[in-house]
Amino acid sequence: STSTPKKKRGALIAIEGLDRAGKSTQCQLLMERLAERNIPAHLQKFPDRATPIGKMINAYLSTSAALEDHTIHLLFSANRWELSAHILQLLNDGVTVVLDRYVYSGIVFSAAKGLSLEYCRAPDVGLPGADVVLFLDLDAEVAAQRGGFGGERYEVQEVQGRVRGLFNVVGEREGEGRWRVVDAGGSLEEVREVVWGVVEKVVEEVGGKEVGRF
Ligand code: T5A
Ligand code: NA
Repeated sequence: STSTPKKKRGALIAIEGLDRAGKSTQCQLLMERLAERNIPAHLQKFPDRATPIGKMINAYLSTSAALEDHTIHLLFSANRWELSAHILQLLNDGVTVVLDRYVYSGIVFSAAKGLSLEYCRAPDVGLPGADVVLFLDLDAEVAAQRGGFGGERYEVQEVQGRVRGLFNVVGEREGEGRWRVVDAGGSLEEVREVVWGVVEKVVEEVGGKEVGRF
């Protein structure tokens, strides 16, 4: 209703990949780089284990709670929906949002248990759409050799192998414009520079475009 000029919106950047591919490490490095460039940014990790739904998810992942496959699938999606209004608000306020996992993890980890891809993507339809997805690709055996692997429910090599194949299927559907495969087997710095090369352009280009929908 006022005549304030329309602010450039923030970009929605999703970092995806196998367990231990370096997603959280790269999200942190990306946040530092965005800060250096004075680009306002917010980091949102999924699952967000702090909400009431997130606490149920955490209990499931740490294998202390058993949940039926559809039930946990819907909880992961609900966890994204409960934060979606906040994410949209940030984007429209000009804040770039970096997502440490998003709908793509939601789809492939449940599909790896035998649920159909169509079923798995349905509850996420309508969520804010990522402008770009950086898929950190890593050989499952290399991932298994990295620190801390093996503690949680899906951290089993056989599951990770299926997950990697499914990520590729889901990525093809997204198309090369949005889905960028990044070799996560390089050094922290090498991966960081590839990620930045992609993100820098996307942050520039989203400009006047509306936030998309998944
Ligand atoms: N899930 C998630 C679903 O089933 N449905 C959903 O909808 C969602 C959102 C938990 C699980 O939930 C599932 C998927 C998961 O199985 P999480 O909380 O994201 O998901 O898992 P975390 O345990 O927090 O994170 P990851 O295991 O996925 O690890 P990251 O973030 O990929 O890796 P990171 O950065 O912690 O690094 C791992 C180790 O590798 C080293 C790091 O120092 C660290 O020790 N490392 C490197 N070493 C060598 N070279 C590099 N380039 C390195 N980069 C990192
Ligand atoms: Na992580």
